[in-house]
Amino acid sequence: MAHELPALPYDYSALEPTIDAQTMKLHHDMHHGAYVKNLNAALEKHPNLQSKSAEDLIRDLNAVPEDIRATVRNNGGGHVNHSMYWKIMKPKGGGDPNGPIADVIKKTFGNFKDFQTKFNDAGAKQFGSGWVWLAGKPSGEVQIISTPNQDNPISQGLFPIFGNDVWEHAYYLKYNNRRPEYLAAWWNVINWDEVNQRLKTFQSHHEPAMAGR
Ligand code: MN3
Repeated sequence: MAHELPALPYDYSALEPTIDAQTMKLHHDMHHGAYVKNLNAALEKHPNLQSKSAEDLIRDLNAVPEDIRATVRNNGGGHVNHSMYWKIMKPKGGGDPNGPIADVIKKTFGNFKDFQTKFNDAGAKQFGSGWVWLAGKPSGEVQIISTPNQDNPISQGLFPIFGNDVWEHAYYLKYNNRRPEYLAAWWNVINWDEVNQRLKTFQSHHEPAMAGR
């Protein structure tokens, strides 16, 4: 079964003024669309892999035949990353984190402001294209990491609780070269409910480390 471009869960203009409609349209239809198309084209050479989820493909890249490994890494990663990105944003999002993610942030980083500063800093310092993440570790703890290109924390054995896209295509039309401005504004559209859902999935696989909570 071929991979499909998921519909955007809101209008192109829904995240304005934080992210402009033209950026959303190009980013979703053209960029994410191309990752899906390229992934499907690569898998045509290895039909036995077509039933695997994109997550499973990038979780164990060594199991992917060498002739399509780089393509799957970039485009499978791009598909997984963007499928998350649209869902962890919403119109009228933002505000202080609530629920379990608020507890995790407080426990790990002290307070939300310090966490934001560290996250934004890691995103600003990612050289070239890439992503900044809050990732879950096998120990059950969390950490901020950045990854180049379309690499996803899954490929390092980490769980992507949420991430922000720092490719220029995510912000250049509105913010030009001012990536830190985009990173700072992005918190206005974060969907904490979806982040909490993802955190729940991570925590359900790491019960022992959460026992103290
Ligand atoms: Mn992107």
